[in-house]
Amino acid sequence: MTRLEQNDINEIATTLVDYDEALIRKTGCSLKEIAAQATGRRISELFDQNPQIAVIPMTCGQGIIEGFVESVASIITHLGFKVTITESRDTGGVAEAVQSGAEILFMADDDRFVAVNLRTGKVSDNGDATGRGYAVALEHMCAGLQDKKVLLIGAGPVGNSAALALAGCGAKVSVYDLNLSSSQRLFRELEKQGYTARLETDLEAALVRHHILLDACPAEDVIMLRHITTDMMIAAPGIPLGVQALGVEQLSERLLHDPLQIGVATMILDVL
Ligand code: 2YC
Repeated sequence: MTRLEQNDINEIATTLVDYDEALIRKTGCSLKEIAAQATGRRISELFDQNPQIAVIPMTCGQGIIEGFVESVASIITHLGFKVTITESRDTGGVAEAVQSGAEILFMADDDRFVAVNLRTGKVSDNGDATGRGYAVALEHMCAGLQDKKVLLIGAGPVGNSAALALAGCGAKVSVYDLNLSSSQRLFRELEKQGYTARLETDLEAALVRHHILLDACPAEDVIMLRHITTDMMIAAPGIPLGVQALGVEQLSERLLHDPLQIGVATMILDVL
């Protein structure tokens, strides 16, 4: 699991309006609309939802990431919800949040980043939520994915969730992972759920054969300038970004990548 660094997230809070405008240019949908679709919620039903939300800094493992809880809180605020960051950390932060009447808690250690609804018991995991949110965004970027080939790179928590969501949109999903057993496991899961899938073992060949990509792997320079065609569409939740810098320029609005926004927005609507 990739661990964010401060410089991955230090601009989030101050650029959310521009981010959302760019998202609308790329997908035709706002962050809230993408998250609503990824969670099967109707925007109209969300207006009267006003739960008390708390974000709790966690010092365990490799500890606090400077700006992490602030970035999470800013995304929740951008979506129109009230949120506080607890003064205390860890267990003290959980106690403070519960005693202040918080209904929804956000917290992350080095292995899991979750949103929990104390009232309903609902839990949303960042990896699963990010995969669904990015699949919805890619579907809009491509004006629908019915019967279109999509290459899913990276069969981790985000990639597994994205692959199932993409197949659910009617896409013909090809799965590649550096670790063959991971891609085989995801391939079998797709088949078990009744989808036609394809297992890719040669990434170079797969990148030539696919023009719609969902890059959920935590590696740089996986998608190079030479792979990029004029009709290529890439949704890339993976951190660091897998597209070579020269390719990012070439793709411009045909590339979607963010470190937290789509995942956090989907998490909050998951547990509302
Ligand atoms: O500041 C804090 O509370 C830290 N305990 C937060 C640690 C988050 C570690 N996880 C990650 O960086 C990645 C993110 C991409 C989102 C999910 N895991």
